[in-house]
Amino acid sequence: MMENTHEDIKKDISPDRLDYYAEIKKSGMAPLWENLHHMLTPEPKVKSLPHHWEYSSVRKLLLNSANLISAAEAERRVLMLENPGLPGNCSITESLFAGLQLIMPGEVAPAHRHSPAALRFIIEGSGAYTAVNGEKTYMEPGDFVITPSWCWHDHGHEGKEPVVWLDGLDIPLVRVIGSIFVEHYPEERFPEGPPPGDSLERYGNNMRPVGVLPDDLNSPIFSYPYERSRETLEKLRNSSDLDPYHGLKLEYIDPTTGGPAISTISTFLQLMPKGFKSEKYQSTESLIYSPVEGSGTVIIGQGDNEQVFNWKAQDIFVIPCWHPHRFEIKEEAIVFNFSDKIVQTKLGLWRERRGNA
Ligand code: GTQ
Repeated sequence: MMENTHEDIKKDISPDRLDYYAEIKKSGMAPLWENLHHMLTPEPKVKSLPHHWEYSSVRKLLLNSANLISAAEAERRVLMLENPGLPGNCSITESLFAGLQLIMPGEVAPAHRHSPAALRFIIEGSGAYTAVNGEKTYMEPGDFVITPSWCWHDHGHEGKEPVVWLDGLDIPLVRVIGSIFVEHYPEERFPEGPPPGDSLERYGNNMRPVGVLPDDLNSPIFSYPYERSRETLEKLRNSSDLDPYHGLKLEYIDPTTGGPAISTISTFLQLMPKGFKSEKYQSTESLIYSPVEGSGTVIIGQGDNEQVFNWKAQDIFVIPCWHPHRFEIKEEAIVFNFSDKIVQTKLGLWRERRGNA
């Protein structure tokens, strides 16, 4: 898409007007009437583009990084998934960051905390943990782990194979509103707190101690193990109709409020059976997908702009804001995805279009 800023003002503008624009520019002003129509478009236009990262090719590149830098030196050894429409922006969409993080056996990624929130979706390997405020969570492929805003966290690895996970953070969103903070813990690791699994044991059975009200906008559960989420999908598929647009799509929630697991990022696990063809759908949220099982095709955009990605488990792809898309499923698929839907919803800005409605 053409970048159009008021620096571009030129064509068919009388010399008088151009002189005037130059004069007002010195006073920090610009004419709205030259910009109005690209600022306020009938429908959303974003710079990010649909894109697909094949895990088999990015995996090799990611593993090579371990020969060049340690997790400790890097602080976080992450290859950012940068949207080709937003070069140099450290973002996968206008509002979200995504990256692939690698940790090798015996390594520690030192403790820090930041105002942006993070999610981890485990792609490969086992034996690594994330400790959030000192509570360790050992991670397995398909597990969804949260690191809410301003919680101390360090990562470590007690297993034998490389471990890779997808990081999703709301850095671009927090950056645009100016509220970025980070703090480094003076030690490598934050002191050990509750035993592994404590938060899930306390809050994972839909009970809350009487008199304890939610004191946080985030889930008190740090880890949503794949085994449990998958079991829920399996149960529901036998008793629910498939949504023609989403198949069977579940949202990860904070059990104490029913709200999203992370206050600023919506997170989902979705099942689409073999042969399922979804109907055309678009929404204002930008979506990042990480298939866990199965394979299929996503067709994004329409007409001359149509793009077709054939994806399989462990790949990543992004569907930017307001891009119509549909799925064709080859082998029964379970896909994780996350978006900025909750932020848009809270601000009264989220919209969707089902089919051509
Ligand atoms: O693991 O804390 O991908 O701070 C980017 C920034 C991961 C993390 C990222 C981070 C982290």
